[in-house]
Amino acid sequence: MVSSVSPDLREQQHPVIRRLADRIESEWHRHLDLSPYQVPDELGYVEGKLEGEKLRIANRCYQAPQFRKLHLELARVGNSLDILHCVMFPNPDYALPMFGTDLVGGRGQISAAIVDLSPISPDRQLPSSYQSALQTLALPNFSQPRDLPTWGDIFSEFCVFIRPANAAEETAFIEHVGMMLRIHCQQAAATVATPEQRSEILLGQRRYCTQQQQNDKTRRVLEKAFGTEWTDHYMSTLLFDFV
Ligand code: BLA
Repeated sequence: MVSSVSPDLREQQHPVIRRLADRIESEWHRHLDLSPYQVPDELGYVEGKLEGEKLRIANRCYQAPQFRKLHLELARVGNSLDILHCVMFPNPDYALPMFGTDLVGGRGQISAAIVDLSPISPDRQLPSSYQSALQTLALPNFSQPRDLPTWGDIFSEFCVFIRPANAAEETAFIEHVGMMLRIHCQQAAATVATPEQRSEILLGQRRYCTQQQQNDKTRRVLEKAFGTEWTDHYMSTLLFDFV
């Protein structure tokens, strides 16, 4: 396993993943007051190969007043599997939902495209301002919806989980993510801190992360290249950490 300067993984990835990565970063830059977030040295760029193909991971993180961590990860397994993973972790002084998106594809086809704004409040409802804003979004007619796994009970009714059937659906998905992200950034900017809710917010974030850590498909890819111990460390410190 090595950890070094990141070569430009993004250039080599599936064009849909590249486009979504660029879109996410441009929405962040446009709407949020970003500052650097120090990714632990050994986790910025990592390569692993235990059995089979080489896995490369490049992480980019920022923070903003309303977000303790904005995480964008790009990963590539050999030449066959490309992954985009993004989670926005709210600062626990702000009662904000968790934004997450994951794109998994290879050999020209994206097999999984998911995006959600997931509630973390005790009543498991999104704030009403979010609900009204999200209801104004027209949901494109995706022809191949996918079923959520059981740990996916953290997701909201606005979750989109599909296999995009063609280029038009790929573009529609990217647009939809962009619009959800814009709503989230605008809502977050208008939210005032409620430090008295901090412990309740932390409980909700903890539940979200604990459920996500149960995604065996993510775990299996990482374990094959890096082993169990490294995977546990990575999933609990960078992918889905909580305090
Ligand atoms: C599915 N995630 C997957 C799949 C793989 C990964 C290989 C299966 C693809 C398929 O079924 O077509 C792998 N995802 C990864 C890896 C990383 C990653 C290795 O992010 C990171 C290094 N996953 C998330 C986030 C969400 C998410 C933020 O990281 C949602 C907001 C969801 N991924 C998610 C879901 C599935 C998935 C729901 C389908 C799981 C299933 O069908 O069991």
